[in-house]
Amino acid sequence: MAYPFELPPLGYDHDALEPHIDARTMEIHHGKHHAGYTKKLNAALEGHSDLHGLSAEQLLRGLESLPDTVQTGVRNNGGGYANHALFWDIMTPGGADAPSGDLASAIDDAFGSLDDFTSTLRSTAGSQFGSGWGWLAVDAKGDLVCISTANQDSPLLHGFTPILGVDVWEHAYYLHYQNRRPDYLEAWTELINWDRVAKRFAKAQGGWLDTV
Ligand code: MN3
Repeated sequence: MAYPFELPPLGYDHDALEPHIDARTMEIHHGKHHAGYTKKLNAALEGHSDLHGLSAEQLLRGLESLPDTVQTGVRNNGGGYANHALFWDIMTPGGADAPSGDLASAIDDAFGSLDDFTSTLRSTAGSQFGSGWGWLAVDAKGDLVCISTANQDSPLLHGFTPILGVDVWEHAYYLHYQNRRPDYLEAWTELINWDRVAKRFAKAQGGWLDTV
């Protein structure tokens, strides 16, 4: 993908993730919030034809080399565009399989077990102050790390390659869970599509995901 960026399809119906995520939340989140980031990313890049061949990943990894006038727009809206594209892709209707193969081994090496990873993700994402994201990402050495970022900041800005992300902005859960972010996170981890995360992990070993 490159300019003009388009809203990626969900790949499933709005109600497919119920009861964990309600249909109305999905309609607004995908159709309004993600669509808004996509539109604003294009607006930020309009008039910068030298940047129109770059993917969102390339823009975010190279943010500091972009013109000053587009950096904030790319950071916020390019981040919002890429983060949500990953978010829809790594959820699946009907619950998740456990990871297998190299990803399962890497999770055991980094966190001790899948359960330990899940509780680390819940606490990391749960304690992000205000709006942001919790991530499973690959660092420069190829190791897995669990981190959080504020606002729409992508791990790509900091040299990490995200392979799983959970949105903890209130717009992701407030209609159904109100202030109960821990309840949302507990339900959310049951939606993880581990096959997709494993594919992203394999790609990230090359240091370059380039899917958005
Ligand atoms: Mn969101």
